[in-house]
Amino acid sequence: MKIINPATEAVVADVEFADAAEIDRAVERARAAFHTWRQVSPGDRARLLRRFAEQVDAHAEELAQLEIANAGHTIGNARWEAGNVRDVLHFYAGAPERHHGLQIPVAGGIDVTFHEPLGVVGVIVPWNFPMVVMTWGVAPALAAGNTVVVKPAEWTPLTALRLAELALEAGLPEGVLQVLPGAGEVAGARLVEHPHVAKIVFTGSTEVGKQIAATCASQVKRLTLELGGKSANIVFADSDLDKAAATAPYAVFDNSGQDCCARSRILVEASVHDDFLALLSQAVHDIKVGDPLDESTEMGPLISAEHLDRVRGFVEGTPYLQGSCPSGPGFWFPPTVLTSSVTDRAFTEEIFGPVVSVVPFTDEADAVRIANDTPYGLSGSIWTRDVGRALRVARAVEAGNLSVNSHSSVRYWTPFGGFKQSGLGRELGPDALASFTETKNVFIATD
Ligand code: TXE
Repeated sequence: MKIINPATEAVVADVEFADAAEIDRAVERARAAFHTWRQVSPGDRARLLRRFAEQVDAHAEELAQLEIANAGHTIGNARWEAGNVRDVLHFYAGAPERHHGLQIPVAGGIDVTFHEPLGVVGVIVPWNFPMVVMTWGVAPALAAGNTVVVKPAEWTPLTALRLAELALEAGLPEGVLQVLPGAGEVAGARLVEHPHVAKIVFTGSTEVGKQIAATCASQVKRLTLELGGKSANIVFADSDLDKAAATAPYAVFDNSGQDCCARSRILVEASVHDDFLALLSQAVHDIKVGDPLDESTEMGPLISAEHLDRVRGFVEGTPYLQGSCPSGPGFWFPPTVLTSSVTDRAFTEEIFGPVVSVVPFTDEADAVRIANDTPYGLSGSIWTRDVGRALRVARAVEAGNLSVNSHSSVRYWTPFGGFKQSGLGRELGPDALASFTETKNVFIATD
């Protein structure tokens, strides 16, 4: 498969895709490796994960450049992502020595719990944040004593392949972490249905997530899902309007809108709607779209020609405002603002591109009603100076990651995941570890 740089359309690599038989062999290797990896002492497992993190740190610029060439990320974002991979590995390197069971008082004996690893974990990764999302699955899985087979997205296998090499160079035993590029319906599907894969971690579309959940259900296979989103950015009249408007483009156009947390629905209190739009227009106008390698660039291209067509299909008629972008080569789409109605496709469906819809609301209850009128529930922002209202609305919005007077969703030490059809389970933070282990209870009679 030819791997294309989305900013230039140049071929950057030619990568072999695994078929179902290769997935089977990888799972058997991972199964064999599990029997030794789970016996590695907690201290040694921690040391190996730290060495892996140090390898990533030593190759951070190389990884960032690979992500730029493969996924079109801006240089600022790609460097942050390489740092996030390092930090997530360091964070979970702390787990093997700290993820203890309990001793529970009972009559007639001693009762203890163990956190047992699951076995082989399959991690299926999307193209929007290839190395970061892969690591969010891999790091806690390995720390808990599992072995991992990763299936990167068709378009973006390069950083995943490099991370597997760095893991080996760090001293992780053969078979503990394997990366097999391949087609979703072939390699991905085989990983999901393989009877010796104990758990699937999937990040991608809600549609494929539902298919995977159905297959996993037939085997009662463990599953974590991170799916789509259509998150609300709620701006109240009493907020710092300048700041809310200046940061709103970043909240949706970052990574060219290809972000499951994108705040792609802006809900503005009617009394400040027009003022907000004027401020937002200026901010969108100023966004610099272009060469991802230029440090002043704020937005790069979309991932592919197919995805560009899909995004374009959401913008019917004349948008309220469109910024500028290069004409090509590369898969470019300008930052776009729509003043849609709450029933428009652009307002209800995940676009996964640099398109944002702005609608007015009348009061707090109306804002919460509009925000929750979606099958998704991943993230959201609330802009107000009223602390009571901020907390009321944060509790009422059905989403897993909310921020007040901020658009930040991701910190590796806090839980991340969705309500409703945005997902199942939580990644990052301490919560992720529990989802990579089974709790075993053992009672020892003493009487
Ligand atoms: O995702 P897919 P696509 C959303 C976003 C985007 C849309 C489509 O709206 O426009 O999904 O993107 C693998 N069994 N998100 O088509 O197909 C596939 O190879 C097992 C949101 O790229 O879900 C890839 O590795 N695996 C999102 C991964 O699943 C299968 C991130 C995701 O691909 C498979 C990406 C199958 N049957 C897209 N079919 C987010 N939550 O951030 C595909 N795959």
